Parts: sequence; C-alpha cells; structure tokens
Amino acid sequence: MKTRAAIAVEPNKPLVIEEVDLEGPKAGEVLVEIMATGICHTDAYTLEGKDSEGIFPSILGHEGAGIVREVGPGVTSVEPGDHVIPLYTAECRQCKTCLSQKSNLCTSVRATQGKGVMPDGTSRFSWKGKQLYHYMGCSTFSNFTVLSEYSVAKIRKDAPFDKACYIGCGVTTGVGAVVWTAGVEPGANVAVFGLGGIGLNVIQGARLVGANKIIGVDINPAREGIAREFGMTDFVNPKEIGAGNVVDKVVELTGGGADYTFDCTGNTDVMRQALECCHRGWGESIIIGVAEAGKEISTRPFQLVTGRVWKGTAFGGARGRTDTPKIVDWYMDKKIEIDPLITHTMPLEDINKAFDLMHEGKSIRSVVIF
Ligand code: NAD
Ligand code: AHE
Ligand code: ZN
Repeated sequence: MKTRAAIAVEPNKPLVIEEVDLEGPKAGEVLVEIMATGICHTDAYTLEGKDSEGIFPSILGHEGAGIVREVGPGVTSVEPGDHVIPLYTAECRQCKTCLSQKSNLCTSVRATQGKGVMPDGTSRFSWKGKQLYHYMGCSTFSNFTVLSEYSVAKIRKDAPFDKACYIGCGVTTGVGAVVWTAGVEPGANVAVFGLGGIGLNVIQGARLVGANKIIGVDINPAREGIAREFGMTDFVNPKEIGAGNVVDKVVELTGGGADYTFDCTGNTDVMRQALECCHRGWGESIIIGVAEAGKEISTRPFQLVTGRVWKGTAFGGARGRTDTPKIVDWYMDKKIEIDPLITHTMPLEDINKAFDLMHEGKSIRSVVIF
C-alpha cells in the first residue's frame, strides 16, 4: 500500500513528507493506522545523529496512537478495529525478562528493532524502490505502520487519540518513573531536573503519590508556571543561582538532600548534580534523560559508598501491554492530566515546526494529527 510519511533522509536535515510504500503485516505483525503522534526529544536526538542506533533513511516517531487495520497470521491479542498505542518497549510475556517480573525490558524484538527492521530482519517500508528503516519498532511518523504484535497495547476506545498518543512515551515514562521505577512514597522530597515533556510528567507523578516537596530545576524560566500547576512546590533556575550552586540549593531546600531525584535533560553534568543532591544514606537518583552517544556519567564512588543509589528507567518501568492501558484509565479518570501539556497540534506537513518549537523551548509537547 501507499502511505504518507515524514522521512528522516539523513541526520540534521528536515524530515521530508512523501508517499512511501508499505508492505502488509507478516506473521505475528499488525498494520496500524496512526491517528496521532507526539514528537519526543528522543526523536530529535536520533535526527541529530546522536543516537548510536540511529539509521537513515528511516521513519522516526515512537509516541503514537491508532487503529489496527489488518493482522498477520498467528496474531491473537488484537484484531482490526482495536485502538492501540505502539510500544517502543515491547512486552512478549514469554522472554526471560518478561517472565522474571523484574524488568520491563522485553528482549523479544529489541535486537532487530535496534537495527531498524522487523523481527524477520527485513523492512516493510520503501521509497522509490529503496528500503526505509523502521524506528524503535514504531515509526509513528507514518500514517500507516507495521509493528510486532508484542509492540502494541490495546486501549479503550473512548480515549482521544491526540491525547492518548502522549501516553506512548512521555506520560508513561514520567509518571511511571515515580510510581514503578522509584516507588516514591507519600511525604518524600523529590527534585526533578528538566521540566519538559517528560519532567512535567514526573512532577505530576510526584503529586499523584503524595510527595512533600517537589522541586523543579530548569534553565528555562517559562517552565515555572506550568510546573507549579502540575504540583511543583519550589523552582530552581541554574542560570539564576549558578549551576555550581544547584546541589547546595536542593540540599538546603530538603533539609539534607532529596529522597528521590530525576534527570529529564539528557545532560550528563546535570545527571551528576541530580545524584549528588540526593540525601546521604538513602537518596535515589533516576536517570531518564538520554545522553548522546559517547557521553558518560561520573561521580566520586564515595557518593555511593555513603548510601546514594544511581539507577535509570526505560518507559518508566512500565510493562507495555499490561501497564499502558492503566495510564490511559488514569487519564480518563482524571487522576493525571495531559491536555495542558500538549501545547501545539499540527498536520504531518508541519512536523518540522514541532522540532523547531522544541529546540526553542516554546513547546512542551507537539502532536501531529493525521
Ligand atoms: P524536552 O526538550 O521537552 O525537555 C527537556 C527540558 O530540560 C527542557 O525544559 C530544558 O529547558 C531542560 N534543560 C535542558 N538543559 C538543562 C540544564 N542544563 N539544566 C536544567 N534543565 C535543562 O525533552 P523531553 O521530551 O522531556 O525529554 C527529556 C529527555 O528524556 C531526553 O533526553 C529524552 O531523550 C529522554 N527520554 C527518555 C525516556 C526513557 O524512557 N528513558 C523516555 C522519553 C524521553
Ligand atoms: N537507541 C538509543 C537508546 C536510547 C534510550 O535510552 N532510549 C530509551 C527510550 S527514549 C524514548 O523517548 C529506552 O527506553 N531505552 C531502552 C531500550 O531498550 O533502548 C541509544 O542510545 O542507543
Ligand atoms: Zn520518547
């Protein structure tokens, strides 16, 4: 079939909107009509050539929502007409990781996904006779896309696509990092570094679990207002107090250090600050941000010897097919908010504007509606 898509032809070049060719779903695969997709900073990170798994030409996008239109042989968990959220962290429920109940990092399709192809090693997309690579197993910047059955979560039909798509990454990652990865308890003091499409969901996750102080740190003063609406109690701008004073400021605000901190910037220097402002003895720092290829984190071992814990999270620790529908319910039941975070919507033809708005700090989340 033919479908409209935004193609990432090469790094650091605008996406091009073209009609591409898409093969139907093979065994264990599903064809999904994408109705809406968010643009996440990770898409930008890959487009900028910072992703060690970045392959071009490809169709990016991993934060979508849509409708199953066709299923390949052997598919049993969804059928045409089902509403789904594509999953860049699949859930097969058969691999060692899924069976361990210790991690959401299902391995069933991850190796081929990282090579931009389907589980059989081939691509379903092509353009002018040339192969196009898939992205994060989703490629939601295409009106129609093919995914593994394990990479779609069936959701309720009354959830609006232009909001539910955000649950495909940012909302679940941010709220999940608080609830599932960190397990923040009521009354805990939390610090969130980076108040963008992910960080603001960490803020609302902290509010949801009854955190005490919810400190937000961002170099963009325009983020303070919305962050306070979402539950932030204290705002720290490194540009105002000096980046070198951020750790001391958070330690002061929390009476000795935060119980939990979250990096939502992808900046390795910020990741270090987030760790070092954790409380001696028990503070935990969760890395959400994705650092560009080659970047590494560092700190004195003494920071860990004295009880601080450094860990990370993928998709907020959520099991894709099991937990994503719960987040949709939390939104529909108004336990969490999404609408104010989606600051821009646009047609596919304007998708490059979404990247500009993100880099200019003028958007929180942009959504393309097909
Ligand atoms: P975003 O651009 O919407 O937000 C980033 C925020 O960080 C902005 O508000 C920016 O002003 C702020 N910031 C930048 N540098 C800063 C600094 N030095 N100090 C304080 N604040 C700073 O991006 P996003 O979509 O929220 O994504 C955030 C990060 O999370 C990215 O690295 C993205 O790749 C990553 N991510 C990871 C996962 C995961 O599963 N681990 C999921 C989604 C996104
Ligand atoms: N291909 C990248 C991986 C970067 C990364 O860490 N990705 C996050 C999701 S970001 C979504 O916006 C993740 O969950 N990774 C787990 C996984 O299985 O990749 C690189 O750096 O190589
Ligand atoms: Zn993302």
